[in-house]
Amino acid sequence: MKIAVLGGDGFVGWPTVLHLSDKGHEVHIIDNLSRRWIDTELGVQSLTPMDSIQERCRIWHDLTGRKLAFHLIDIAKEYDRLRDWLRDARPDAVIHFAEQRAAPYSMKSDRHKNYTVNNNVSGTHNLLNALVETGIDAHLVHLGTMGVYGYSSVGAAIPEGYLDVEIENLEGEKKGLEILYPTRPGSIYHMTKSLDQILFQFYAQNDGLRITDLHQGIVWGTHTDQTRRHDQLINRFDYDGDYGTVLNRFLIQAAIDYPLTVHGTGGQTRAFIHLQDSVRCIELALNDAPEAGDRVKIFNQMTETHRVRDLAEMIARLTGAKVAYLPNPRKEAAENDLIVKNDQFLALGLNPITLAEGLLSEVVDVAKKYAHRIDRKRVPAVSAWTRDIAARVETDPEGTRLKSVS
Ligand code: NAD
Ligand code: USQ
Repeated sequence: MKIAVLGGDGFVGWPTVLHLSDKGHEVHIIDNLSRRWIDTELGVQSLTPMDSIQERCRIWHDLTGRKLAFHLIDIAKEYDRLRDWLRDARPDAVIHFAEQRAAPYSMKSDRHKNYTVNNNVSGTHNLLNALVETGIDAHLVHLGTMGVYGYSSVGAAIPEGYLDVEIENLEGEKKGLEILYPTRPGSIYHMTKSLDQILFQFYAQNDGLRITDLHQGIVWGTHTDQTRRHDQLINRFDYDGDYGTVLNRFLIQAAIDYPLTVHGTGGQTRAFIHLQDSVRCIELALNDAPEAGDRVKIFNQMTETHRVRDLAEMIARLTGAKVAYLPNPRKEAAENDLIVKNDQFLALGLNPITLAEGLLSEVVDVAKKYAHRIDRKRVPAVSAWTRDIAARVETDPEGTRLKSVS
């Protein structure tokens, strides 16, 4: 297949590009490199030393003989260039990772809220619009999030995207209806993914676009089979308070002897998936495309759920790290249960990698190797969800923990 990977320079995008290229697909990366600029804005860098995208592509070619093409396009701002590229290249599939994906970054200020909404919603809409305009019938696979469902504890399993409900008509008869599972996003970022869902529903119904939306949990790990092959193919690894995600953060914190930063009681339960499984799932979804006229196909792309404090305590036992229970900078349920259906990927043959499989120590080893690149002051998460919360939390002078000042 000829595949366009939008956001192919990112944490999940790059290993996906390599995985698909390794399988013999012709892969084109489209990225505006905004994520690298955001590192500069925040004054942080990936834990791992990343080469330029052009250099990464050159190394892969030298190693495997397979070509990767890179196209510098901002999909949110350069509609005409995106449309013309699609018209000329005519890919069979488009994988859409190209969004601002950090909840804390999206909540930092009014400017960050605007940027996240404008970038994510315009980018997704531009892509859908261009697919219709060019008429190329490519299968669109979008990376969405488990967070669109919210974290209310109703004690029922979260279905894969749709919910069967009954409503009473005017004659008092009960009628069945299938609806998108009601969204309850917990950040501006998660809200943009909820808006994406409506855009997909409209374009599938109105224009017959073939769309798969992957509601993915928190991705952990750093290497895949392909990134392990050469030092310069190494993946991005975010550890900072805005972009680092919880399990990867705990692992690097353990590696540098930094107390594990649990927000609140740590009673938040979240869904997780290893990076290697994430790229496998994307390949499985690519090969299971809906037909024109079908509803949007939604998969829950996760393999296990864990409570944040259980993860911290497990890593503390494994590594001897201390655990710090901190005031939560986010507005979120202190405790929640989470039961998630993921039957579709299991039926397609996914054999999940679990936390128990020794890959936790691989991340700790990578973190130890590059520990000299970590700025400890960038570890705390300081982006507060509301003004009230911002007034109650601040970082201490060493930047090693949040404390309550009220
Ligand atoms: P990332 O920030 O590392 O990568 C996103 C890439 O998209 C970056 O290379 C960035 O430069 C590019 N990009 C952003 N806006 C763009 C635009 N307007 N035009 C062109 N390129 C643009 O993020 P990631 O962790 O690789 O996540 C990829 C996707 O997967 C995101 O959509 C995210 O919401 C979703 N996701 C990620 C996780 C996770 O734990 N990392 C979990 C669930 C879902
Ligand atoms: N948390 C801590 N300590 C930390 C960091 C986070 O306790 O140091 C807590 C948070 O308060 C939250 C939970 O851990 O309750 C998860 O936070 P996270 O930053 O790991 O994940 P989240 O903000 O939800 O976002 C990440 C990705 C996003 C993706 C989402 C999948 O950045 O792109 O969509 O995971 S999901 O969570 O399933 O919606």
